[in-house]
Amino acid sequence: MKELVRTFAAVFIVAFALMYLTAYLNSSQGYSSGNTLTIYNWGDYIDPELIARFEKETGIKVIYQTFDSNEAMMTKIEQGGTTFDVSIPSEYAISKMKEENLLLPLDHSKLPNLKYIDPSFMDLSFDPGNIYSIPYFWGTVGVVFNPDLTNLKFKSWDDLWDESLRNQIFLLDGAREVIGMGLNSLHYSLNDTNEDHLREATAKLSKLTPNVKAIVGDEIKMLLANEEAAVGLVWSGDASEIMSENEKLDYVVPEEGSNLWFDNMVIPKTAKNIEGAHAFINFMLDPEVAAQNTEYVGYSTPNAEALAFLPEEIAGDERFYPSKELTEKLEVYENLGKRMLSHYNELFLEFKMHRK
Ligand code: SPD
Repeated sequence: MKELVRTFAAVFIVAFALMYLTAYLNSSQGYSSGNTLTIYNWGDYIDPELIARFEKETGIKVIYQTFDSNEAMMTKIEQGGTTFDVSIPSEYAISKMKEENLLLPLDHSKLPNLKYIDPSFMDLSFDPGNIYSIPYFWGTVGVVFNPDLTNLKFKSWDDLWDESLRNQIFLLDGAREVIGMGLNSLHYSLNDTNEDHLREATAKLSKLTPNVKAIVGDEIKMLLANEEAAVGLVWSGDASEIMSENEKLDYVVPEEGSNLWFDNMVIPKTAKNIEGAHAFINFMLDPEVAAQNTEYVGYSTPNAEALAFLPEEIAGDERFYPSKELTEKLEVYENLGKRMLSHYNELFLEFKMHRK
């Protein structure tokens, strides 16, 4: 019996020592054991290797969930019941989330790598002083096209309505992008709230339906790279990814104007691991990490130091790192307010239903 008690005591002491050692090692890095971080990001928007590296370096276990539109992401965070520690909305969504008190102010002293961000991506109107958000990726909206399947050059949005493109267009599944493209094609602002202009744009969009093969999510990249259609309305980073799969394709931003967008990292009010959220944001700002992420995802980095790690064919490609002259002609989505944003969503839904 004594023997049994002795063995049990020895096992207990060893187990306790191991637990203590693990806790000590974790706490020496500033994290408690069992630490998790819930990240809510766009699909296909991070190199998974970087998540594994962050977990290894910090001892934090990442729970990763994705969304496919700002609207879906905002609805989920607004509804509550989630514990997202980091999310990556676009500018107009950040402005709306700030207004609705859904974001936590950031502690810049915990983000020493913030110094690597190009100052032209800081202090933008949707978040003066970057109190709530830190640049992640940026880009434009434009047309990716396959010169083997169409002779059109897409200098104008109107080319999309060309009869030769019957059933030849994939559209990205975004209300602001599609309604905005309709408005831009009529030389209206993509932030227009005039009801007559919006009706004119949706009437014009309904005439595009014979050319639209499908409205799709991230699979748009695979479909276009596989030449399932001649043309796609896409975000620039997706175009870059498609073109790395199929070099025949090209990307252009039509002359009437288009969207310049910014996706920034934020800490939602739902956060449970604020310390870990800052650690993750700072990790993503590291120039080598940002460069690896840029190469993997295909989007344009706002990290000035990361550009030095990228090959010239990426960092010097004017289609994805457009000149200041071009970006100044583009428009950033504004927060049009809850009612108008819902109206854009309804108009987009009507357009989608009309197609079926
Ligand atoms: N597959 C990732 C897509 C992320 C694109 N964000 C662009 C938002 C523009 N408003």
